[in-house]
Amino acid sequence: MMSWSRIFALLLALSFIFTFTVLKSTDILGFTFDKMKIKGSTPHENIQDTQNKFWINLKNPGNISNYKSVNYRLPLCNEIPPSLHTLTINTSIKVTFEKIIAENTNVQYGGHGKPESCQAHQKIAIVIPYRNREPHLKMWLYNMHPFLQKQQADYGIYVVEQSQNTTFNRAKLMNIGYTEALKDYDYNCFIFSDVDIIPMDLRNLYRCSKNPRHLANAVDKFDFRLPYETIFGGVVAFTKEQFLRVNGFSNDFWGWGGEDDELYNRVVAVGMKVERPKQHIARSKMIFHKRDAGNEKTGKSFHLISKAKQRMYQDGLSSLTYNVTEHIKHRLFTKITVDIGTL
Ligand code: UDH
Ligand code: MN
Repeated sequence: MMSWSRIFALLLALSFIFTFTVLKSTDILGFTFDKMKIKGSTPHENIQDTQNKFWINLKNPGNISNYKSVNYRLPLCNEIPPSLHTLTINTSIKVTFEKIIAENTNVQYGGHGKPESCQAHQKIAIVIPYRNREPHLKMWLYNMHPFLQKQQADYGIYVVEQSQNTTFNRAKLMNIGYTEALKDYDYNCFIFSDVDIIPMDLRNLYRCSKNPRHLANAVDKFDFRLPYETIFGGVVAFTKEQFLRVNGFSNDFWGWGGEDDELYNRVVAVGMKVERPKQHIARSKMIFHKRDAGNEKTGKSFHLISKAKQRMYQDGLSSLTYNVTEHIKHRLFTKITVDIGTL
């Protein structure tokens, strides 16, 4: 026969188990802590799956460093966005800023776009070197805002304009774009793009990867092929860490050419390699143009290309100087006008 004390102990144990079960199911004690955090945000998704994605983001961001503004309410976007396909790019239509704004109502001042239904993996600054190419800029924005939004990118557009009519310096403008963009937002991926190159396929993801990427490897101007194996011009993507590792571009390339080849040599010198998307999806259009006045091939810096390894830590982000003369937050982009000195 059971003693009264044993019966009492059994009842006590049963009541503990009962209370524990009830509290657990109602979240009161926070046993479902993880579930609570994301509760309500993902009604259509399997909780377990969402939870994994959520923690991958916080614990293992990979190359992506600073997540200051994680939005706890949104699940991470899929690595590959849905419905990516080839595009028909028509560069002969007339485009106005009003038209682009009307067609991209989600874009915020400064040219910032972000997916609404999910949290992007990367924060991407697109840097465009610029002077006197307004029709190309409009055409680029007209095509690229929808492109980046369909790719579910969290992005900002930085147009860096050389103020004087002196010899153009594409690479230095890129370094300035990188530096200025970081004052706005904790970007962790930088895409340096010419103003006249427009991708023709949404599968060409404008993203950063384990190595620097060359995204314009099949341009119509070059018959959709690489004119030479180590070409690194047009559009390239670097994580913040990768760009810092090579100390950015050289600031010493004035006039057309060479700065992209020098950057390629920096990448190789620090032991990284260049990745490229497959050519059939990397097809891009370059809007037809002649060589601009003020961007002639001077050839004066070409001897520096092969010296990248020796020079890279003296010449680049670490030695960058410039004066901002104007900083505009346009509805479709941020424009930073700079005095960069002369050759
Ligand atoms: N850029 C400007 N303004 C200039 C010069 C250059 O905005 O005055 C920028 C622009 O983003 C441009 C980029 O720098 O896309 C690169 O310059 P580019 O387009 O002239 O370079 P690309 O390699 O040069 O396209 C090809 C010149 C074609 C001349 C053909 C002569 N045979
Ligand atoms: Mn061009």
